[in-house]
Amino acid sequence: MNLYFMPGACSLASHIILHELGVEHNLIRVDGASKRTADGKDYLQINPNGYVPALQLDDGRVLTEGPAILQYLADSHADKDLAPQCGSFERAKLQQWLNYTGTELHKNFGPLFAAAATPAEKQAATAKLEKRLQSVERQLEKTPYLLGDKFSVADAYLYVILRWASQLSLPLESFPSIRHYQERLAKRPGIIAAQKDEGLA
Ligand SMILES: N[C@@H](CCC(=O)N[C@@H](CS)C(=O)NCC(=O)O)C(=O)O
Repeated sequence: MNLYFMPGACSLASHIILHELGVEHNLIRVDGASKRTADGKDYLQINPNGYVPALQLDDGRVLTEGPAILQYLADSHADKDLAPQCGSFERAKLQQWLNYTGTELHKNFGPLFAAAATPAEKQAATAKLEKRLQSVERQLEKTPYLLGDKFSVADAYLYVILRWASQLSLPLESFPSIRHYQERLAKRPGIIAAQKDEGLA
């Protein structure tokens, strides 16, 4: 199984889950500018959208879109209990959080990473993120993980996004439950191992 990644990008969530599940994998780095892979391929032949993550199975089939990869990995190792059963209300809650993280958090980081974004655009994105993080804070005041008592693939995705917040000095002081969650998750062996493999602190 190959995971195509860029260090610290949203692909880190899928990478964390591969470690959490103990699945053997090859980690293949993609150069964002040239779209070439570290093993000399044209990444656009693997994911024509050019972004990471992409998961390539041993039979060559490719799955893209982080939330789909996360759920595929969890469902392929259901004994590890990283996603509620398909069709259950709890599974819909997982999808609620994956979608919220993708559309309301992840995508609002765009202007903060974009060199071409104006200070006003960055300020607007920060304000939006602070607002959207309030729902996360409210959930984590009540439960240790997004879905309750158990770590799930949604937590891996949220962890990666919160890592960006720390990196970009987005203030999390007013979110004490998020900060405690972040500290707790950072101690998980799967998270430590994935970050180490990507050369991250
Ligand atoms: N819809 C995609 C978005 C993936 C995405 O935004 N990937 C970013 C890294 S976090 C990327 O590869 N950006 C480089 C590019 O678009 O060229 C998903 O959820 O997997």
